[in-house]
Amino acid sequence: MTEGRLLVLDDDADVGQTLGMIAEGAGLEWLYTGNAGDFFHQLAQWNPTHLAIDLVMPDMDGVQVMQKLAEMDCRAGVIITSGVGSRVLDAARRSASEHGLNVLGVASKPFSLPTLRDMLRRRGNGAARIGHLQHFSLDQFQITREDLERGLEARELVMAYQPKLHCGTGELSGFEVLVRWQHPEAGLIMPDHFIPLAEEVGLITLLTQQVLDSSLSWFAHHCGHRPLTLAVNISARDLVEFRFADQVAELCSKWNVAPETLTIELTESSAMEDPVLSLDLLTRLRMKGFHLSIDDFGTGFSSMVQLARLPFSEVKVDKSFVMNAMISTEARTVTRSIVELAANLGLKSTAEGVEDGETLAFLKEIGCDQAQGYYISVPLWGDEAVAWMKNH
Ligand code: G
Ligand code: G
Ligand code: MN
Repeated sequence: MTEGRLLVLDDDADVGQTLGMIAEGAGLEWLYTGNAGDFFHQLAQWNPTHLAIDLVMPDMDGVQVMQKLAEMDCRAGVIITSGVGSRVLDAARRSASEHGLNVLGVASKPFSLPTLRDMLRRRGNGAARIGHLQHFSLDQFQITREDLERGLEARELVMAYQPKLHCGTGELSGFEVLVRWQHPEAGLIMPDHFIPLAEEVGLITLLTQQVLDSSLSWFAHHCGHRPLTLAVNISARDLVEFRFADQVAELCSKWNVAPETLTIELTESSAMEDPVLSLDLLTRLRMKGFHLSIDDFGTGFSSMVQLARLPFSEVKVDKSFVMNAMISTEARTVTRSIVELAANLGLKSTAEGVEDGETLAFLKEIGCDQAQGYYISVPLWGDEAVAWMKNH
């Protein structure tokens, strides 16, 4: 049975032939082209589902071909092939992904048969990246301070909860709360569009209080009787409030949630904003029993310094590494190293951006503690999260 159509672009016909045979073995039809002109012609005529593109060619190189594919908004699965070193291949992969192409993987010559077969099967795997919570395009809509103030007053923030699993057992370990704003005119607004404004105009303290109050209430009602954790994101500006640690402690006691169940996530770049202040305030949070997690680890400026210096208890491996662990040797190596680094420092590790089962298995194998991502679940509304827990 035919599973798809592979269009090969390679200036070496023998290599094209080899790829074709592998594709045939995987149940795909295939067609070989030796230059970019023929390639684009067949692309339009034959409507392939898979593309194998050689990086280094005489007329138009693979990077240019992929740029053009991106401009055409091509949805076919792309496999990048080449004899160049793996770091160059990896950079080409990243460039293609950042251009929005659906990259299935990279293959260095000589090809490994199982690896290629795997990639050819992968196409349906471009899993739902967006999740089912709809995003709103804010192009036409300008949020103002007044608006945000009114929204907070009217309690328009809504919480989504994303499940986290223990890698070792596959059991539920807890939830991360991710805030959204249900705006009366603009619809559902994602945090990237209003958190920076809240920070800028001095409303973040109020916002964080509402997120904590609302999520602790939900957690107390639905998870209080189980050994689960709740993770909340805070902003560096929250730490400017001297009483922050006390306020969090008060909210925990209001909802009867033990401080040890709450993990406070702070991105490493925020932790650096005012290093001395953060050191004091983060230390106070730890002294009260809260867990502290360094979020998006690996993306900041001086990750190692902050990790050694500040009293974190958990590291969250940034999703840019985790998401690509199955298609990039480099991403896999960075993920493993961060998990090992965390373990060596006596910290827990959570991988975010787990989008397939292979990645989850890999994380278990390297001893990562927890996993979070679309493969497990997208962020869910409170009632959906309760239903999810029943079924898990
Ligand atoms: O699902 P997602 O688009 O929700 O989240 C986007 C970003 O917004 C993430 O980096 C996340 O850390 C941040 N974020 C989500 N909820 C909160 C929150 O309650 N407070 C802060 N400060 N950041 C949040
Ligand atoms: O706080 P932080 O920056 O870690 O927020 C997590 C962000 O990642 C949120 O925007 C959330 O919706 C998103 N997210 C969660 N799981 C996945 C995943 O598997 N893939 C991708 N691409 N994003 C994810
Ligand atoms: Mn987070």
